[in-house]
Amino acid sequence: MPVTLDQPAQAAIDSEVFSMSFKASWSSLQAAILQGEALPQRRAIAKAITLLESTRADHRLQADELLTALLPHTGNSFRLGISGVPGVGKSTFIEALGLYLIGLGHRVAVLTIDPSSTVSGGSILGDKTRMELLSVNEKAYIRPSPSSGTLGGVAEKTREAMLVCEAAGFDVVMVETVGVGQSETAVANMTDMFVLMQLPNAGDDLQAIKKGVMELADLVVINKADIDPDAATRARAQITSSLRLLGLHGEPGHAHHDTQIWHPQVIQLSALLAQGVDSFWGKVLEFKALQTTSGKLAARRQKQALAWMWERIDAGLKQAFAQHPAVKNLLPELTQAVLEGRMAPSTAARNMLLTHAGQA
Ligand SMILES: Nc1nc2c(ncn2[C@@H]2O[C@H](COP(=O)(O)OP(=O)(O)OP(=O)(O)O)[C@@H](O)[C@H]2O)c(=O)[nH]1
Ligand SMILES: [Mg+2]
Repeated sequence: MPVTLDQPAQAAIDSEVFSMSFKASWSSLQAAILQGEALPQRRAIAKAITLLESTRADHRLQADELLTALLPHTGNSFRLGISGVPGVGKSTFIEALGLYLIGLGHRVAVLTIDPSSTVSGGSILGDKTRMELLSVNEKAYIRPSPSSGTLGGVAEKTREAMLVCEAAGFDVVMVETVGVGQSETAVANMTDMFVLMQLPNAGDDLQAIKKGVMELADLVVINKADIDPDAATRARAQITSSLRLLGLHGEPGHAHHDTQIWHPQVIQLSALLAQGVDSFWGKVLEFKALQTTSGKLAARRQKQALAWMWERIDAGLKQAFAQHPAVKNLLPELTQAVLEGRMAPSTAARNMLLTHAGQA
């Protein structure tokens, strides 16, 4: 029987989580995540993620305890980041790929990072993240973006949610994000492979492709090839040559192509017709094999883990700084002094840092 868990049901579970004592339940939560039957496991994952997203200090302590307990069971998935402008077809593609992978015996988790929700509380991805067939498949778990917090905070929650899904045995985790703001970087920094989706006409206007984002891409996918196959082929050629100009690309057979390392490639497909999904997965496996053999996959994860730690230290320090009573007192006066040019910004900063350290 398929397990249906739409957003209202999810919300009901979330509110239930807040009415219960985490203290009494976190170890049973852990057991349900690690060994639970499909439905209890799903509920346990939802509860765990809600616990992780809670901003209450006591919840955070329990969330850390839960994460520590789950950690030995994490890391066994392939983490795939999918980015692209609104409407490029990310969700349609994730649905097609997810169903294909379930057919191969995988279990698929889908998480989203929606930068708009952190600003407005609203959501670009919103209801459209609902993937009709995937969301009712018991081999899939779909979780929308946390709807509040800074991008850094949302990224942290998503990373943690990814660990919970891995502990629950999902062996492919996809993170979808729209190509606005810094969210692509956040997603590239938490995944093993970063995929950039493009429309067939994007090749005509390379301005539309941000150079920085192109440099993050391990694979570029031209979607909607069904609408105009010739345009898709042209876009593929154009993006391939621009990758080469950026020094990122060695087309197989090209003089600078080294078969021992991965060079970003461009493929075309139709997410709507689920055409090309199998060759996409072939590329992913090729990438994974090369990165594993060379040790780059493990190195990328280690680098990401340390970067995550430092990012959180930075954020924690900044927050503690802003909440420090003496700093709060001093801030308006020094801000004004800097605005009026009476004090150098570096002097103001130094004064406040000394105040924070209790040395002023
Ligand atoms: N013809 C065609 N239409 C497609 C294809 N892939 C997606 N679409 C359509 O494009 C529209 C947007 O698709 P989504 O999958 O919602 O796009 P998205 O990138 O997830 O959009 P956001 O979540 O809003 O950023 C939908 O109407 C899809 O049916 C494709 O390969 N071919
Ligand atoms: Mg979408």
